[in-house]
Amino acid sequence: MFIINNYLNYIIWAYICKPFLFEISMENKLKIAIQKSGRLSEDSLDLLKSCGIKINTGLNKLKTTAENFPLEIFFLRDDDIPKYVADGVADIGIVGENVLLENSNQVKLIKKTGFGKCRLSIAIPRDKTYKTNKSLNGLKIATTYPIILKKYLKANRIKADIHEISGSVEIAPSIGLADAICDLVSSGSTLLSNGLKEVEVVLKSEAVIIQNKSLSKEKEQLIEQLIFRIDSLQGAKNNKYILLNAPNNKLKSICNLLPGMKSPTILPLAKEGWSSIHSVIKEDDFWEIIMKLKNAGAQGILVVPIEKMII
Ligand code: PRT
Ligand code: ZN
Repeated sequence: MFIINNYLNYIIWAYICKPFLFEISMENKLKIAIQKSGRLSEDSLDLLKSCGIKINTGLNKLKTTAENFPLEIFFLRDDDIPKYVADGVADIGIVGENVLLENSNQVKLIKKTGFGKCRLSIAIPRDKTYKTNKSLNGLKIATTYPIILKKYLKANRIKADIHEISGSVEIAPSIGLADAICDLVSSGSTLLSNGLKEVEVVLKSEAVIIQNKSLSKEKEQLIEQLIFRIDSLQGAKNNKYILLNAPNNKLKSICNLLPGMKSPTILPLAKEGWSSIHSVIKEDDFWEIIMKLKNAGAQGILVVPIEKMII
């Protein structure tokens, strides 16, 4: 494993991917569809930019070309993206999993991005009693996600009416249009301000990368490169680089606490009998391990974010 931790983003990506880039002509560009304007737009562009791809975006642009990667970017409405990818207008796309599942298009899900997280939930007026999902029997549920909701109701043997509407779902119960709603929730404040409570989570969603099912070998290679870059960014985000000092007689017990690392780097300090240990720990295990390291005699612990991590 090696870790890249400096600012030479573009140069590093060009170096890592040099063997692929020489083989692929800039003429045979990969076409990606991302949301034009909405909750996923900024994060989708940022994801591409953090992969070292230079993109010039202008106001109201429908299409642009990357400067240093064979990539064309189409800016579209999120609901249209699965169909454009299925039809081959775009090769890949970034879209909420909720949109993907609601559109039964034939595309391949290739990567979860970690952004755009939300849940598709059923909510009812706060003053109504609710015990189990069987309490939904006989209710009229308003939603813009009839296909996902229908599957959920069928799987749970619930007999409820689905009332498909095109927007402002959260006001449906207060105007007498429905008894319950099934809509996207992130912070929960929209439900709260409309006097609703979340009672069932139908789907947990995040933005995903989808791919057309039949692409040329060259395009598959470009996708491989892009996913390689995304993986190394995600690996970096999920891990931290840790440096600490320890007396030599504590080295063994401290190294045992650093999971997943075959061999942490150990360097002698100028101070006699002391060493510096460098390693990588998972973000999720961070607090637990830090306390154990301290108790085992580690001192001067530094924890540094990792920019990219290639395993
Ligand atoms: O114009 P276009 O069709 O492209 O955009 P859009 O208006 O249909 O979609 P947009 O930008 O609102 O959402 C794009 C995607 O973001 C969705 O498909 C989800 O995958 C994801 N996402 C994440 C969300 C939310 N969080 C979210 N909170 N999409 C919508 N919401 C809405 C929800 O519908 C409700 O009205 O936000 C409100 C609830 O938010 P909270 O924080 O109050 O709970
Ligand atoms: Zn939309």
